Amino acid sequence: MTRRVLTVAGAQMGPVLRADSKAATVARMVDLMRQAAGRSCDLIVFPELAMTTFFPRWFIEDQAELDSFYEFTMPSAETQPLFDTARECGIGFHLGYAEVDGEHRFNTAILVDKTGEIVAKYRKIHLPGHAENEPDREFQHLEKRYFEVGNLGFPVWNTMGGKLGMLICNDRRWPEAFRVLGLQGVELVLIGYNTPTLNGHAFEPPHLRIHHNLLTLQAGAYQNGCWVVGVAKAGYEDGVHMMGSSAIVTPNGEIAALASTLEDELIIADCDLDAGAYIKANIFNFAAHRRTEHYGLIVETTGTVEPQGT
Ligand code: CDT
Repeated sequence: MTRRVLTVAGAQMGPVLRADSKAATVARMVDLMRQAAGRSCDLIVFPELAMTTFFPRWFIEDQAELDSFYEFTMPSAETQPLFDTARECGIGFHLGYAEVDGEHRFNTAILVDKTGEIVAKYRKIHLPGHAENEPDREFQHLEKRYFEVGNLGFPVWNTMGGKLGMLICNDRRWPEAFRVLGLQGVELVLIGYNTPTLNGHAFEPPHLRIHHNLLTLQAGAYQNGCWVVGVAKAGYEDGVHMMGSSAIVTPNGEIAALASTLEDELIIADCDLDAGAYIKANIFNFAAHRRTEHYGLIVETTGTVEPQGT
């Protein structure tokens, strides 16, 4: 049998500042893409909201400024170099960006294949934070203000020789998000994230924050027998320190590659898409072993969660 191996680069990005032009950031990303292609990668994965600072950390009243963080078309003049480089170098890419679709705004990720065609789109479903300005906070987390909950579900695409899915940042903390992909046989999950190193409203030491990040990536991978590529925006971004720890995780939940800086850095792994098949066929053989008929009962008997109906 031919081995189905995708060589994947996670392109961790150091800070992208409010003052940086999108053109300059895209040039940085093109450089990372050329480096990845030079190292024989099939696919490069960029972070959530890769081309701008993580703008939900501010309450922004000036609509023109707010709009400047979004993409109204994809590709656009500013993002076209990513598509051109993908086609020229024969490398696919995953890109997180703020999307405007008519009256609607989403926190979105797309997958572009080696010919430069958009083959998949996912819109973030678990939006953390709050919708109103909370001036007492050290920094805001206004994703609930700036984005709607994604309306495309959790699809899996047959593309690039495998079954690929996407989650965005906070989605990775929810096992059910991973499981919906797992139930569709996903083999590789791509995840961009922006996570502050410090919790803005409760004490949580940085080592625990990093632990939680890796814990969710590793558990999601093992429990669904799939590769997971988690890619951060890292370092001091406009005064807020962002966690790095970008990682590529095997279907056994082991870390195959881990970022060692808080800067632009490629982490690379050869992802054998069949490596999780024995997990899917055995310990997490859903058809043979899942007991969905009991899960509702567990929720009711704990008394901690109101039954939500069917
Ligand atoms: N971007 C994003 O979703 N960030 C959140 C920070 C929430 S603080 C726990 C995350 O889950 O990483």
